[in-house]
This record gives sequence, structure tokens and C-alpha cells, in this order.
Amino acid sequence: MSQLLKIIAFILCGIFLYFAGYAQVNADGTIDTGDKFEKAKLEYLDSAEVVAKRLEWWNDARFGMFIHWGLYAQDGCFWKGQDGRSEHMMRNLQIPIAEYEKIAAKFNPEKFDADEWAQFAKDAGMKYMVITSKHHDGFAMFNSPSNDYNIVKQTPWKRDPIKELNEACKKQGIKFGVYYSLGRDWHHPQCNSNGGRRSNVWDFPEEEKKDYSIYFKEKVKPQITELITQYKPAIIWFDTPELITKEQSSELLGLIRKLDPNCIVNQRVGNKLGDYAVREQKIPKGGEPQSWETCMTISEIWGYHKEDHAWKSADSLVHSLVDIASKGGNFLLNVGPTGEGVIRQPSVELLKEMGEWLKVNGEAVYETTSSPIGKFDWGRCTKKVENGNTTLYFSVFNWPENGELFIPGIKNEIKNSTLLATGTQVKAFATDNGIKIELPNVAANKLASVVKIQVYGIVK
Ligand code: JFZ
Repeated sequence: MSQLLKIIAFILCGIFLYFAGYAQVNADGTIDTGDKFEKAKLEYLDSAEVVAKRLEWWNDARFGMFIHWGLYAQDGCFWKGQDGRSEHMMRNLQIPIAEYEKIAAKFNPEKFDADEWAQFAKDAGMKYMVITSKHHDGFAMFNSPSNDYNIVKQTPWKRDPIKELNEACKKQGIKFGVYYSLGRDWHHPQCNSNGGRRSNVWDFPEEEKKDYSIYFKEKVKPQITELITQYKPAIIWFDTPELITKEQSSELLGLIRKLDPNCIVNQRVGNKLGDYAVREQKIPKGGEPQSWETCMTISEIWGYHKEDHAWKSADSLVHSLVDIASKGGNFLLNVGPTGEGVIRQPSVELLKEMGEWLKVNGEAVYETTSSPIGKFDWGRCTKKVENGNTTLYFSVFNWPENGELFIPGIKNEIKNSTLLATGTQVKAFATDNGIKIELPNVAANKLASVVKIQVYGIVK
């Protein structure tokens, strides 16, 4: 091979390695490329190992509390008697900023109790919490020295719920995270969106004159810096990246990695960056190529809407949690507290029921990985591997009338088979095509009953 061909081959190989992410990553997440420019550009690029390490606790956690709380909750997404339909009230009713700011002047959630909210999450079996620090209305629900449009400065309440919840979560051993609306901010004149479809065109109609980079520099970067330096959140949950450029996404991620390399960032930081993917209100069929999370409302609407009584059922929520875990994902279940700072009673009862189920059956969800044998019409399977042996948890949603379950395709020798809730033995034996399990007539739990099968060796 001529000298020239060798040089071309060497360059091509280098380019392949670079874009394939084989750049050497150090333990602190920085990347050794030798070239300063390359290093700056690659700041956001973590190897799979670095991301996996960062996500370790998160993948084990499986279940978190999402909280949508803001000025829209003041009158249950109503404004001057008009139905704003959701936390998008300001845009749905095209409320002028000068009018919307008056809501802040009345916002006084005297019933807010951070310890109570953290206790609800704990009792529900939730391992992390993510709350809206700034939603699309641009109002900061935290003390933001860089921007006076915040809950401490603009409300008679003058408290910082993000600070209080962060402290309350620490006491309960729950990881704390913050949601931040990245590409929609109806308070900042420069935050634009595609054709103005998602931005404030009623106060700022000249969409074509808006410059996102000004908003990004003046509000996003200072507030993300404040959120990390003031509260050190375990997660920053970005939403609606809209028109953010790849350079801005990577610059923002580089800023976060510099301030706290352990802070998990979801992929709504934009441009396919971030540590995990988000599925909104839906559960994928399975086989996702990366870590992922389904976020879902406990009723119909994210924020508190005073006419939203479309509560989901406890069994559907438990089934969703198990279905998600059986596919290797996390479940971020949302509550929308009222303007007084109260999580409504139906949410509390549903969370309590989920927590009671998890107290008995949590072993089938936490620290598990996805099913090696797909799903069943009667339920789902999750897996744990310890010391070279496999435990399979079969969460049975529909208890079989004939008292039998058949699990195809497993040839491993059976070590033990029990009902998780009681520890009582159930008969399980190998057949030519898989494992047959004989069950008692009555299910152990009306929401879902778990059969725990331990086998020797690994079930792939
Ligand atoms: C966004 C917000 O607009 C909404 O208010 C809420 O905060 C939710 C969690 O996030 O809603 C979205 C965002 C993305 C999609 C759909 C709804 N999407 O990608 O389909």
C-alpha cells in the first residue's frame, strides 16, 4: 500500500474512532483528545461507561415523583373566570405578561409543606423527585439572583420551595431534581420557537427579530448555574428544547458537567445529547437502545386544573410501573399541587396504594433489569442476576383461572419458587418447552401478585 494510501487510511481510522465516541474519557468525564479545540467541543461527549456510572442509582430507582407547580395553579388553570385548560394557561388565553405577573402578586401557598410532599413520595416508594423550577411561563419557582421574575421576589410568600424540597428530600433519602423549560419562555422577549407556534407572540409579535442566543445567555445559563450551585440537583430535567442549536446544547451540557459531573441530564437538553431518553404519557413496546423514562400524569393534566378529576386507577398505575420496569425504564409519575400548596387527596391515596404494593413487592421493581423473555398477556417479567444466578419476578396482573402459568423458553434448573408477598412455596417444574408453575386459587394482591422464580445460571 503506497505511503499516501497509508496516511489516508490512518486519517479515516482516526475520524471513525473520534465520531464513534472512542475518545478517551477520564474518570471526571473530561476527554483526552490532545487538541484543545477538540477537548472543548467534546466536553459534553461522555463514553457509555461514564453515562452508565452516572445513571447507576437512577436505573436502580425505577420510580420517581414529577411535580408541576407554578402560578397557573393559583386558580386551577383558570384566569378571570376563563379556562386556561392546562399549565399552558398563559399561552392558551394569550395573557399579557403585565397581567400574568399579577398572579404572582397573589401567590401565597401557605399550606405548602415540603416535608409532607417528600413524605408522600417516600411512602409511595418513589426514589427521586423532579419539580418544575421554571415552566414555559418563565416564572422561576426558586430564588434566582440573575432574574427577579421569581417566587421569592414577586410573591407575598417570599419562600423558596425548591430549597425547602431539596432539604426535605435529603432527609427522606430521596434524590432531588429540577425541571427547566429550555426552549419555551413566555416572559423573555428573545425566546423564539418554530414560526412562533410555541412562543409569546402576543406581547412580542416580531418573532423574526428574536434572538434565542440572547435568552440563552441572559437567562438559561445564569439560572442553570444558580440551580446547580444553590441546590446541587441530582437531575436536571430539560423540556422542549425547540430551536436550541447543537452548539448551545453542548455548551449547556459542558457547563453542567463542569459544575457537577454527576448531575444527570435528560435528552431534552436537545440535539440528541443527554443521559437518557424521555417518553411522554406513553410506554414504549420495549427494546429501547438507551436508558429511558416514561413521564405520566396521575390524572389528565400536568398542572393543577380545578376541573381535572380524571384520576387513573391504582391497578393501572402499578401495571404501568411494572410494565415500564419490565422494559428497563423508569416511571416518573406526576402530581399537580394546588395554588395553596396542597397535593390533592385522590393523588395522595393513589400514591399510598402504590407505596403499599411496593412495600411488599418492591423487590420485583427496584434494581431489576428488563425481561429476558418478553411480556405475557397475564403480566410482566423483571430480572435480577446475583452471583451468576438469575431471579425472575413474574408480576401477574390477571390471575389464571386454571391455577397455572407457563413460562416458555427457560431451560435453567430451578432453585426455588415462591410467592413474593408471603414467601410460601409454589410448585414449579421444568418441561421440554419451559417452566410450568402451579398457583394457589387466590391471588396474593388485587393489584398484581408476584411469583419469584430463582434458577441456576444466567437467563439471557
Ligand atoms: C411538555 C410541556 O409542554 C408540558 O406542559 C409538560 O411540562 C410536559 C411534561 O412536557 O409537553 C410535551 C413535551 C414534549 C412532547 C409532548 C408534550 N413530545 O415530545 O411529544
